Amino acid sequence: MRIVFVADAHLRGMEDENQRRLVEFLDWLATYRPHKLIILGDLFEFWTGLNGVIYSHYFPVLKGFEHLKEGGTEIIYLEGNHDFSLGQFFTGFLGAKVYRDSATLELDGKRFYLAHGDIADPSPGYNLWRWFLRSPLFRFILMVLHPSLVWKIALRLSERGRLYPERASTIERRHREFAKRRILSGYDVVVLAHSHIQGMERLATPRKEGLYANPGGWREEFNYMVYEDGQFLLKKYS
Ligand SMILES: [Mn+2]
Repeated sequence: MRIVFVADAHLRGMEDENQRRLVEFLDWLATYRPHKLIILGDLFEFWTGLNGVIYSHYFPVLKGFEHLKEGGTEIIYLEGNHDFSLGQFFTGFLGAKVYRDSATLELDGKRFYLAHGDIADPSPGYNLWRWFLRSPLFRFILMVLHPSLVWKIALRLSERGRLYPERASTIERRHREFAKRRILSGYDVVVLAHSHIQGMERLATPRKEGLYANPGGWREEFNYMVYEDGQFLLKKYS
């Protein structure tokens, strides 16, 4: 069983090296032929399925997914805080499994917990914002605004929410605490993204040991991760 994990590419279009490299990567994956491609959220800088708009600057990426699917790779999408309400398109056209919050997978007799990571330690304010982005009110707002205006606003908001290094290490610390609790509750492996920090660590809890892994950010370093023969490999695409 060969699984590829990728997250936090924050794609904005083909003018960015970031997206050109990802499209190349997807082409290469079609020859590498993983059983599953697991996207751990924030692949796109902004995508909501609520208004049915598919931005044309993402077409090359979608072509790549389609190609992979035709080659027999199953696509699993854990929604992030920049890409959500994706089911209609990703399930409808790519047959992908889409999870809004988290997923539990049984692989090689081990229990995996997968999530983007923004829900690992949310504040009440963050929960409200997260709810709003999936609400009928937000859908209404999307319906009355031109998609190009929605795009501009989304980019403005994500500039404000940029991930600074100190914030990233706080997130990473919370991820490991969160992973310990999941391991204590019975999981063997916890995979989260969101901090853009690639890493892997064995975590011991009073009852059992488990593994925490993070594929890291594609945006900064073209990071990804492979799970094969019971092992995680931290990788950089070059
Ligand atoms: Mn994120």
